[in-house]
This record gives sequence, C-alpha cells and structure tokens, in this order.
Amino acid sequence: MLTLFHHPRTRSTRFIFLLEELGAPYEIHRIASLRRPDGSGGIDPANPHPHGKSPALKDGDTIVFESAAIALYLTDKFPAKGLGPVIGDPARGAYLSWLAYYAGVMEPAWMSAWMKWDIPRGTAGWVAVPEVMDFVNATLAKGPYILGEKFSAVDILVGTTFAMFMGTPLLEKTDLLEAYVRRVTERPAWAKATEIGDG
Ligand SMILES: N[C@@H](CCC(=O)N[C@@H](CS)C(=O)NCC(=O)O)C(=O)O
Repeated sequence: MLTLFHHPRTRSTRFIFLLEELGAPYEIHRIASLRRPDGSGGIDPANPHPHGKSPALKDGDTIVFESAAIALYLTDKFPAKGLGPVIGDPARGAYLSWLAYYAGVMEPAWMSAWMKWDIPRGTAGWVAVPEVMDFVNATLAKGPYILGEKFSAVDILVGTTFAMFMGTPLLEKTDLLEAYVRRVTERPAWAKATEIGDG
C-alpha cells in the first residue's frame, strides 16, 4: 500500500490526481501542519519529507520526496496506464527532461518572478518566465500535451500549475494555455483529487 503524505490545497493534491489516473491503491496520511509564510504552523514530525514539506510518498520502507521524483516513481511503478514513457520508449528522454525542467527551471522561474528577483544573466541555472513560456508555447503548438499526443504525469505538474497562475500577473491568459489547462483539469481524476484533497 502506498501512503501519500498530503496537506489540503498544496502540491500534494496533484498526486491524488496521478494516483487516481493510475488506478493505484493508496491511502492518505494528512500532514498535521506545514510552515506558513506568516510564521504560523510548523513541521509535522510524522512527515517523512526531510524539510517537512508536502508532498511525500511512502511505499513500504521506501520514502520518495520532491514532486518530479514522485511522479517518475509512480509512473514507473504503474506503467500499464502509459502516463510516463518507460525505459526503452523513445519518449523517455523528453519525459525525464520535462520532469527535471519543471523542478529545476519552471518552479524557480515563477518563484523568482513572484519574489521580484533579477535572474543573473547566464549563471542562475534557470531562465525568466517569458523564456520558459516561449518554450512551453512552442511545445504545445505541436501537440495537445507536453509530450505530444499523449497525456502524461508532466501535464499533471505543468497543467495544474498553470491553472493556478493563469490570469495573474505571473502568467498571461492565452487561448492556447487556456485550452491546455482545460484539457488537463477537465479530467475526472482532477475533480476527484480536489474533492478528496481539499477536505
Ligand atoms: N520542491 C518541492 C516543493 C514542496 C513544497 O514547497 N510544498 C509546500 C506546499 S505546496 C510546503 O510544504 N510548504 C511548507 C514548507 O516549506 O515548510 C516539491 O516539488 O515537491
């Protein structure tokens, strides 16, 4: 049995989405508390994440943390649904690249925009949001999903993040992005995830 360490309205809801898509058996351990920007909250000692963050996943004695790693772990463990290209699939390279890009470039890009940080040219390891979006838009112009014709766990990470930011000063709403977000969030598993996860 898999245990998802989850806190309502945090990044962990995306893994209820993925687990539902995969038809995987799982239980939810609700993280009792998280650190909040206003100084409230604190780390729940029962949360196995090394920094007390949400999400984390437990599979027997194995602990997996960081969203990109959890996505890869789950799609590798449950390959039948085809939500992540497996080793040997020509799309595997793109899949791994997008998972790493999500964690290592996209999230820092949005965080630096939100914090109004200037990204030092050529040295930061990530790029600013407009450059990220040029790449995303060029990718989505070629197919309905990030990996092309097939919905994957990358869309769960990217599509739900866009759903949150689109229309804010951080992310301009465009027809292309709106249609993409709709394709991802109209899936029944997302409705189920928010119903289970927000409670
Ligand atoms: N890089 C982590 C980020 C996880 C994260 O920061 N989660 C937030 C909630 S959405 C959290 O737990 N914040 C409380 C804290 O940082 O202590 C991932 O992608 O899984």
